[in-house]
Amino acid sequence: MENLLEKLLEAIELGKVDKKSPYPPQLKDQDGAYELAGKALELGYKPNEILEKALIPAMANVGDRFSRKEIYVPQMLMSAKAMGGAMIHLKPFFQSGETKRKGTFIIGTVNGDLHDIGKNLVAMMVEGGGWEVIDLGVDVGPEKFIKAIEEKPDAVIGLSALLTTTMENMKKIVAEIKAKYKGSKILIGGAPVTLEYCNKIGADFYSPDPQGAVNYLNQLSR
Ligand code: B1M
Repeated sequence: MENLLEKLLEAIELGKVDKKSPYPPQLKDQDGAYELAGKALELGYKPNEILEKALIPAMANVGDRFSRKEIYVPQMLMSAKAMGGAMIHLKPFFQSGETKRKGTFIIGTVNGDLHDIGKNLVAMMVEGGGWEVIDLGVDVGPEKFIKAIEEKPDAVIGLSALLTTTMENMKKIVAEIKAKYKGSKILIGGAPVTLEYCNKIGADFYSPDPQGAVNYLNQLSR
């Protein structure tokens, strides 16, 4: 049975989106991430287990292979697409939270950065945790965050960054939000982000993963 998760991991790593996808040629006519994730759920795997044992390690392998120059951007993109195929099945589980909302969470990937898989996961899990989520998307600068806060002044704000270069943009966004909304709470995360960096730029909380973000928000809403 673990074999199924291994197959799913491989499908994502190789960028096999679904059965009809012609890419990669060696997996022609075989199940892709979409079918394999559906089967894993049917067999009783928990959505979190699928995420942690197949989807996330697959993307980590993709990153390592990219660093070693074994693959290039188009292959990374196919893997991201395959991950999206698997997420079609998992999304409803992460989003089925309570209907009464605990508060509003505004999230975006910071300007210059187009990575959205991790941000989307955080958004889904926070929504599943009972919060209203306003997802501003990717490449979001301070103005767009502030405009969204104007409409929801009590919202908690989440910033995601995946690049060491764009991570620096978090500093400006935090400063501009704090200058206008002193009491605002800002949570930051993303692969290169650390607690030390969070403290340095004056953000309120750092979480390495979506569950930490949910726990932080829930503790604020108490
Ligand atoms: Co890019 N990329 N990428 N990429 N990419 C990385 C990030 C990289 C580490 C790969 C590598 O070199 N090993 C590297 C960054 C190096 C660095 O700065 N340190 C890199 C690079 C260099 C680039 C380009 C510059 C490549 C190029 O063009 N030459 C380019 C930049 C484009 C841009 O943004 N301006 C680029 C492009 C892309 C694609 C478009 C092809 C694609 C993104 C597709 C998409 O997102 N829709 C892509 C991908 C897929 C990756 C890797 C392989 C996977 C990222 C991912 O989705 N991971 C990545 C390598 C890696 O991460 N190992 C890489 C899975 C995801 C679940 O994890 O996003 O970390 P992650 O989110 C986690 C946590 O970080 C946390 O929770 C999530 C779940 O655990 N988290 C938060 C995230 N946000 C949070 C917010 C929170 C709390 C927790 O609170 C608010």
